[in-house]
Amino acid sequence: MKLSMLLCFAGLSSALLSLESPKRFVLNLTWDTRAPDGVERKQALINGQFPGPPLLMDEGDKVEVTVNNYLPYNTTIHYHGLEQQGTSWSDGVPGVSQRLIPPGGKFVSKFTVTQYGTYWYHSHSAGQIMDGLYGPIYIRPRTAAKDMANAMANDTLTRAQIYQAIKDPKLVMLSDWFHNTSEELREIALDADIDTLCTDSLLVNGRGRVRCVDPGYASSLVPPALSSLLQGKNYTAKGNTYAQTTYAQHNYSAVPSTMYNECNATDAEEAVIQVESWKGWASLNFIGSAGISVPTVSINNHSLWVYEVDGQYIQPIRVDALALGNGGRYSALVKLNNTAGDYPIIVANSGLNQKIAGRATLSYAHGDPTIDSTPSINYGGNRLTSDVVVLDENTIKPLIPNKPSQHADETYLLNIGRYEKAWRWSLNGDHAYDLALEAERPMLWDPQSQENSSLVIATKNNTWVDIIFKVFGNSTTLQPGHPLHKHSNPVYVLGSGTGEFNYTSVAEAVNEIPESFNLVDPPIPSPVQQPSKDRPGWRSAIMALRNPGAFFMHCHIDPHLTGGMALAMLDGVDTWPTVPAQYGPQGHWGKAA
Ligand SMILES: *[C@@H]1O[C@H](CO)[C@@H](O)[C@H](O)[C@H]1NC(C)=O
Ligand SMILES: *[C@@H]1O[C@H](CO)[C@@H](O)[C@H](O)[C@H]1NC(C)=O
Ligand SMILES: *[C@@H]1O[C@H](CO)[C@@H](O)[C@H](O)[C@H]1NC(C)=O
Ligand SMILES: *[C@@H]1O[C@H](CO)[C@@H](O)[C@H](O)[C@H]1NC(C)=O
Ligand SMILES: *[C@@H]1O[C@H](CO)[C@@H](O)[C@H](O)[C@H]1NC(C)=O
Ligand SMILES: *[C@@H]1O[C@H](CO)[C@@H](O)[C@H](O)[C@H]1NC(C)=O
Ligand SMILES: *[C@@H]1O[C@H](CO)[C@@H](O)[C@H](O)[C@H]1NC(C)=O
Ligand SMILES: *[C@@H]1O[C@H](CO)[C@@H](O)[C@H](O)[C@H]1NC(C)=O
Ligand SMILES: *[C@@H]1O[C@H](CO)[C@@H](O)[C@H](O)[C@H]1NC(C)=O
Ligand SMILES: *[C@@H]1O[C@H](CO)[C@@H](O)[C@H](O)[C@H]1NC(C)=O
Ligand SMILES: *[C@@H]1O[C@H](CO)[C@@H](O)[C@H](O)[C@H]1NC(C)=O
Ligand SMILES: *[C@@H]1O[C@H](CO)[C@@H](O)[C@H](O)[C@H]1NC(C)=O
Ligand SMILES: [Cu+2]
Repeated sequence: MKLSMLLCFAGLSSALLSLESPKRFVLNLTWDTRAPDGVERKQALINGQFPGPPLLMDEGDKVEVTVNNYLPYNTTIHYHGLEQQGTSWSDGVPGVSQRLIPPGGKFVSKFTVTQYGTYWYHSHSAGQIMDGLYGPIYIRPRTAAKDMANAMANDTLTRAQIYQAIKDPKLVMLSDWFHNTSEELREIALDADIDTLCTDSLLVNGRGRVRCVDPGYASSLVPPALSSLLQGKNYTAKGNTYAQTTYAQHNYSAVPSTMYNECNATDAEEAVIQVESWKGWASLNFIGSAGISVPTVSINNHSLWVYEVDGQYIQPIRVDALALGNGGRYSALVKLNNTAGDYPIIVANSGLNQKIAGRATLSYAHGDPTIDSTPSINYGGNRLTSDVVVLDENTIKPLIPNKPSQHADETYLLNIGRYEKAWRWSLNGDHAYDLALEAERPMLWDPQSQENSSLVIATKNNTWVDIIFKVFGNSTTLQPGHPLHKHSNPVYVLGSGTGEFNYTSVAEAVNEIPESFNLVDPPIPSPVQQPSKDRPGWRSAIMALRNPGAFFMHCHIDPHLTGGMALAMLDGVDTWPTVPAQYGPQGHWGKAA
């Protein structure tokens, strides 16, 4: 009797759970003057803040986000890394899954969070990320935090401390910051025919300062083996270099001197991340919201136990520093066993494009702020001593191995690289995805009409699709590594190599060069980082098609996205979802608020 009553209540409560009203968030987008690094400019704010407020959720939550667009321009908001299981219309890509939200307009995204971990939301229109239109998302895990605590330690106290740290993390957004708006930067890039490679400062949680360097010092940070890539051009006072692809004729007189040559240092207030010794551990969840920079981050006198990569728990790896690609997330546990005090967090761009760094502070409560500590990396993001361990992404192993299909139903070979201009990019060799397509009718409404477009990859549901990214080019076509981000359906990285990919399929390559592949427990990074060397290179991935809908795949370097490095993805076009009327051609969200 008692047992059946209990069961009955259990059934009732789970039924109630599914009827529960959604967790609601409101994002008011505005355009106002602020000075995150001490220099005033107009920028995007979310609920009056920069970065926007954290959206905190629990695994399994139903969520509703209302976006009120009080910006003077069109926009959309995308939830980076969230699967949007059965809700493709809430993914936020203009021209693909929804219409642009006009100034004064509104849009409501509704979805269920099926995942856990660290994500972020950001504009998916033009280069608006570079104007500050983003904020963090954290989804508290239901059961996985316990598994991670158990993997990290054997004693109950440490396990409890790690569990608490994971449940209540410090969200740390690492960005680059520009004194020109994204529209101005694009205008400069097109006029000068350059790839935008220079920023004004690096920010931690929306704060930083302008730092100026001696060009000789900046040059000294380049390893001799790479110095030829600078093409004999020196760094400027901004730590920038004029070294660009020689593929195009650049017109540097169209670049304002404020962008490259002039540097006025500021002493704006920097971010402080507060921790308490008695908690034993803290989780620092780094979110890569930079537009072009790839910051290497390190904390003086503290190791980082990396345990989450892009929303997936991994076998923890202890490092001293890690480089965070655009759009990526790395969460690390930090042991709070040092003398209570203030420890610098150093954030330094790791590319050759620019020598620039930012700082924040890890501050122990009731500590001595004048304490001495030792950095692991220099201003160029390079390790200072040979015993400093920098995270090697090839060592990442999922905590729970997830074996992908051992054969693919279809294969796409994509040549990725520049297309005619220094600033124009292609994900399939000969077509750039034009920005104007954002204003087109969403493909979600009418996928059949788009299936054969050269800017679309259409796949069948319940299949596995191999994608081989081939970075073409040579020493004259200098380019950074491209972080390719696929929305929704997961992409496992199977292998990579340098040189030409001389095969027609992964199966064929696995036969010839098995050592270049891992088909057993590959990671599922999002984005997938592409080789950054200036010679041909390749990376192969397999995509599991299980959530039909209109999605997107693109480079997460903002000027590369606006430069056309994107493809629309009609995932599972054979089992297309029925679009709710509110999200279809007749749907109308009305005015903001
Ligand atoms: C958003 O703006 C509306 C209209 O001004 C206001 O009523 C609401 O409180 C704002 N919400 C937030 C979270 O700021
Ligand atoms: C916990 O104990 C097991 C068995 O002795 C050992 O293999 C493992 O390395 C320990 N884990 C940690 C994090 O110390
Ligand atoms: C970029 O900013 C600088 C400094 O504020 C300004 O002089 C320049 O006109 C801006 N560029 C464009 C294209 O507006
Ligand atoms: C770069 O500039 C610095 C300082 O002006 C100078 O000492 C150095 O020799 C220059 N390096 C090159 C490669 O021109
Ligand atoms: C280079 O840019 C300058 C400034 O925008 C412009 O006046 C000039 O015509 C451009 N030169 C060429 C060759 O396009
Ligand atoms: C630096 O300051 C000088 C003097 O105030 C000013 O003329 C120049 O435009 C400033 N440059 C930048 C990049 O802000
Ligand atoms: C803190 O703990 C780590 C891991 O156990 C250890 O390697 C390190 O030496 C400790 N640091 C201090 C200052 O005790
Ligand atoms: C930081 O580490 C260095 C080198 O290991 C050590 O000499 C120094 O005392 C440490 N600082 C603190 C505050 O523990
Ligand atoms: C906003 O998008 C619409 C199409 O949806 C387009 O007609 C309009 O020009 C855009 N407005 C701005 C300011 O870009
Ligand atoms: C798509 O495929 C997945 C399995 O890969 C399946 O679970 C799902 O039900 C399919 N969706 C539709 C709409 O058929
Ligand atoms: C390098 O690549 C460019 C662009 O594909 C091509 O035009 C050029 O001939 C290549 N140069 C060499 C030395 O192979
Ligand atoms: C691919 O083929 C080219 C030309 O035959 C050869 O030079 C290159 O080494 C091959 N690449 C690999 C990875 O085998
Ligand atoms: Cu790119």
